[in-house]
Amino acid sequence: MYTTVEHAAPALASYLDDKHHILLITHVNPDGDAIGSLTGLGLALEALGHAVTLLTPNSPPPFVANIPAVNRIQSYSHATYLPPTVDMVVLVDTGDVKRIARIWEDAHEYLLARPIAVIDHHVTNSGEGNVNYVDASRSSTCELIYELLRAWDFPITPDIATALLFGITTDTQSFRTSNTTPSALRTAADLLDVGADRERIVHDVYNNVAVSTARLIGHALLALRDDGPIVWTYVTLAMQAACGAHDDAAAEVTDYLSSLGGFLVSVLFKERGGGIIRVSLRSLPSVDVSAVAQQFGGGGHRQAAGCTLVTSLAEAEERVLAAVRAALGLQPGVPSRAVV
Ligand SMILES: [Mn+2]
Repeated sequence: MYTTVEHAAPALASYLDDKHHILLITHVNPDGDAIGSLTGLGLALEALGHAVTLLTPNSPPPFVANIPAVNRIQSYSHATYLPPTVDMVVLVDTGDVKRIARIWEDAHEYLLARPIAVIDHHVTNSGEGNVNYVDASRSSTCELIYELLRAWDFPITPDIATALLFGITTDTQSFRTSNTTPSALRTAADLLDVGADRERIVHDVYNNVAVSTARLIGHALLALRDDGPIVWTYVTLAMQAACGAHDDAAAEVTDYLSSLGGFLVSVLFKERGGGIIRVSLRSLPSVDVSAVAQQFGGGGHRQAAGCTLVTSLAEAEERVLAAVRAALGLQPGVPSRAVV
């Protein structure tokens, strides 16, 4: 596993050089960094003379709709034709192969028959590719891709710059999280220098909340509970249906929770179909919520992590809050439940 661009850039170049058709894939429920790195690297590889196919396990959320080349992305379905001509696979922003969800379940034989490169910044990434560039000290996969392109002396176009800046902006929650390093800020500055469309990014991230999402936030905030340093709430399928909210709208609730003052950890419990509860954890820098998520088979970053439990909402709440309390060194008392 390479953790520095000095070593990763030549290794990746030697893997990619003689490949004709490269399949780029990112994680399920892709975020800004996932889409920015998918299209940013995809456009660059195309400019370098490769054929590229861009694939996501499910549809990208609406707020990424203006990222350059997003219309080139194919959303996987069981009927999707995976091109036999693909001779290299690149996974971006994907902490482990299971995060590509149905693509892995359906097509792992297809994928394993080809060399796989992994480019990622998740601290929990164990390096499952044939060549892995994983640097958890970086803000985003987009930042890693910028470093890679620069090491290759690739001339970054304004479209690629916009895609990469989108990912850096969203993964740092607009330069607020602890991964807002000098390197992240320098990369952002360099991307502006080569023509990244900052105005469009700001518009798409901030002036783009749907009314249905606002209604969902309202429902979730009515159910909000807090106990000492922890604040949490939930989003049920019924709430989502009542508001007509997109599946990704719960992410806005997570962001809102983390903006509340006086708490170390915020947690959103999101009901999915089939008895599945998705848990999103956010924390201040002093608390590592990725360690909590890992206890439930999840992962992520120190201040932003997630896991999935197959159980009831009430049970998920009880188990995850107990783990959060333990991580905070609190007594294992049972706080008042949000779910009634
Ligand atoms: Mn990321």
